[in-house]
Amino acid sequence: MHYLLFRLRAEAPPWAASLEGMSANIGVVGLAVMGSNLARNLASREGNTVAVYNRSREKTDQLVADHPEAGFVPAFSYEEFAASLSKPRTAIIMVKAGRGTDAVIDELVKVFEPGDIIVDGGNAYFPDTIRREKAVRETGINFVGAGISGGEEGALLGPSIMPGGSDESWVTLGPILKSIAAVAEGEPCVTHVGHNGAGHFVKMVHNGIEYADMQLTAEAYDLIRRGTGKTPAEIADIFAEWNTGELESYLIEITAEVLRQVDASTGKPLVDVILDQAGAKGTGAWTVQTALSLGVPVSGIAEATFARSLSSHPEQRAVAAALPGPDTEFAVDDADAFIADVAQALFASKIIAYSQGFDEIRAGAAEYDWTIDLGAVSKIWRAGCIIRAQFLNRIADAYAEHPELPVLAAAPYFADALTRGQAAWRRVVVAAAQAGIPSPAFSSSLAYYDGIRADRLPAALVQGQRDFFGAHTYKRIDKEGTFHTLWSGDRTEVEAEDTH
Ligand code: NBP
Repeated sequence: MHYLLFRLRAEAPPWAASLEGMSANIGVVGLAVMGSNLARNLASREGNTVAVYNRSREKTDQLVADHPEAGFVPAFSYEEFAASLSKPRTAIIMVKAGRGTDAVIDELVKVFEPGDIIVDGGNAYFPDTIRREKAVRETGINFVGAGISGGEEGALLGPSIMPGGSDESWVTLGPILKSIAAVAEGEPCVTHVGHNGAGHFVKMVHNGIEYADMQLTAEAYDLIRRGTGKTPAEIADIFAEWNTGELESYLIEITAEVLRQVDASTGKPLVDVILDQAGAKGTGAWTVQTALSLGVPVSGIAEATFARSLSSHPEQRAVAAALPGPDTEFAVDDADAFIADVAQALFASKIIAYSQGFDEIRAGAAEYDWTIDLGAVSKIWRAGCIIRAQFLNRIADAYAEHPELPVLAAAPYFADALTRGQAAWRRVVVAAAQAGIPSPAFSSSLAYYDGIRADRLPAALVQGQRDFFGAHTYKRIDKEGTFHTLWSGDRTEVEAEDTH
């Protein structure tokens, strides 16, 4: 990607004359599913006039013809697009993330001026956003990476929006984004997350948490089905009931819908005819890779991502199917008690997944020098995105009470839920292990819980091993300093340089 440095033009360029009087306050570049819906959302809000541009002309013509009520200002070149926008020009890019985004930015910086705002609303990887923001800033143009959640419907009716970028751009952009965002309890689901890549970082972690939440829900279904023999339709009723309590969330709601669905061609539950190989578009993997670099244990998200990978290797699964499982059939004595336990295990594991996700955002903010209000982030996820849930209010409460909270799971509301649920959680993980039912997200969340709350961890032994084979040194609990044992000598301890 190369960006041209542009100077303020002394005179209006020739193509501006033809568009005189067609002033739009916001533009959208890229009119596929997401862009066209976002453009319609923008146009439906009072005070907005929306300029639209797409690389290939057909999509622009189609959108304008299908939606005369929107009063779109169509443009068929970047020059026309720029001329149709009032200043500071503000454009949201909604194209395929990656090279497409770079290509559009290259064109926009040629026709925009210092002070204008380019917003990338696609699913960009946050290091790309950091790079783009730095390069575009050189031109005097503002660049905002904005995570936009909620898919096609969210784009049209109200997404959760996670914008990064400069404070200057937020002044213009804030009111526009507030006008189109989803609304939760009277508050728009958008906040200025932080500078440069902060918005796309938070969107990435949102998606990671979504992976964990979906996997946990799937494990709960699997355990209930295999433990109690209930049908998908019966389990749909259980999920619908859960959706009236502390587990209330969009994901629980749609899980009931999916489980209730009957396949028209076979008459079987749809879930039984769907191939059991889960796909992924990569944001879960980004979340885990980033967490590894930051040294943050997001085990729930990682296990959810790996569970999708495991499911998608039929050749390995076919061979491994010959490996033995437990001798006994899995059947629970008291179905109602088991289902109640699974609900508790699900809630406890979910608390851990969210706690880990917020931990990653906190660590990312420290690493990249962003000031991120974690409570505000939890609030903008209450509507317009896949992980929307009442539960997010409790997270906002926890951060309102203690903004520097080191472990979300230890906040009073969550600690109380974990205290109430831990016995059931353990019973479920034990039952799953004994029955040979994979529950990677449930069990890894419990392992994290036991690890983070432990007085003493076997990490001490790991340090001893590291010192033995690599002279990596260790610290002691009873005195300051760094030490090494002369393992291949007389095994006395010496003070050493810190090489941790
Ligand atoms: P796509 O991701 O399918 O991209 C198609 C659009 O990109 C078309 O408008 C296409 O123009 C344009 N485009 C491409 Br491809 N290369 C281009 C280039 N070099 N220059 C200019 N335009 C180019 O569209 P989408 O499914 O609407 O998604 C848009 C963005 O939103 C993506 O970043 C996606 O990841 C994100 N998204 C988010 C969610 C969510 O829930 N948040 C859901 C779906 C998508 P053409 O018509 O001329 O080919």
